[in-house]
Amino acid sequence: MTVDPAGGYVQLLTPEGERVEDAAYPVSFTDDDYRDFYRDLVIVRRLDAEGLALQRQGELGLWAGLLGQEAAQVGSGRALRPQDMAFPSYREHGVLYTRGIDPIMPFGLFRGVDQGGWDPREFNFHMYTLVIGAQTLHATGYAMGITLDGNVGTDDGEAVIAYFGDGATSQGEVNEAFVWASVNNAPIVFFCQNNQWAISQPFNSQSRNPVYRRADGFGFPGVRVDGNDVLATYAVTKAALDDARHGQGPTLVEAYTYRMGAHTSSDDPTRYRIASELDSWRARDPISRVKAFLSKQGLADDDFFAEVDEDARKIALGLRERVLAMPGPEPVTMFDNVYPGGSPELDVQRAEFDAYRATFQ
Ligand SMILES: Cc1ncc(C[n+]2csc(CCOP(=O)(O)OP(=O)(O)O)c2C)c(N)n1
Ligand SMILES: [Mg+2]
Repeated sequence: MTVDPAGGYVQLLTPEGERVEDAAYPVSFTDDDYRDFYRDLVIVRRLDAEGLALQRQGELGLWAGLLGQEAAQVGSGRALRPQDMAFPSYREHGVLYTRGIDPIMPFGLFRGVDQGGWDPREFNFHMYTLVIGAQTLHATGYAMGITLDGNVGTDDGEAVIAYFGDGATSQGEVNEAFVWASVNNAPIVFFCQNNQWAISQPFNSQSRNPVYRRADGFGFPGVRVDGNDVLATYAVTKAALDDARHGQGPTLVEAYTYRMGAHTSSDDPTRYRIASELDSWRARDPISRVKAFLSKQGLADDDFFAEVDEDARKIALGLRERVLAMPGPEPVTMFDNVYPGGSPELDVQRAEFDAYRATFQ
């Protein structure tokens, strides 16, 4: 794999922080927009670092990090309108943040004190899905429901975005989702963060074609965007969502990016990838190019950057305190919520478990 994909991609901000135009994606941003993008990127990176630190200190069972993917997530997340529905996989903490959701929400899952459930309706943000690719079918069904409800075809139409990885494109469910979305013209954006690896499997072991070109075989458009460019990711995702809400059907967006950290806290990437690969992607860092742009344009000074860092630090420390204070559940509550109305088998198991625990008193 290379840092510059053959065939190119949509880019609006170069790694050196130069703003470039793309006639297919005419967007304009205010000075505040640029600064807000920067702020989100820094805060999301800081929260993610806190997640990994908490895991290393034994406070979380697992952490799935997003280092390097901040722009793909902040750009696409900010392109969502309030009425749109997002279906994440398991590392979309940045998208979650841009939806205005308290970043503590997924920590119960990673700390193992709840089952990772929340009300998707409350935030228009579905639950994290660890079964690779499964959420793409859920999202497609949801998008078909939007059409049946008559909520597409206007400026205020609803759209769906489904997040998944490069490895997930090999999964049957993802391909089935493409078929269903295509033939039903479902209002959905398939957003693939191609971070080049599926744990230790490089992308070239998944497909001979680039991700975005696979859309062609299913009969809908595919577009590749520089996933380390928050402006381009925003513009491309917004256009795809608007097409969906106007009744133009699905789009596959390939956000070409790189997972600079490990797959999860349980993984050691030094076992399968070479250090120089990481170095070449570090030069494409999604945050430093926005910082370079802000500096060169005179849109921000050292005080601004220091203030953003300080805000991020405070938010992360607040998160840490609240994670440490999360109450541990009564062990027997693991039997709750398995079935809506309970089940006789489960009642027997619960009684056995209660009796077993009672032997310790
Ligand atoms: C159905 C299924 N098969 C296998 C796994 C184990 N698994 C967890 S993450 C992963 C790799 C996913 O790679 P990718 O889709 O590229 O997503 P990334 O983590 O790189 O964002 C695998 C195989 C799983 N969770 N679910
Ligand atoms: Mg991947």
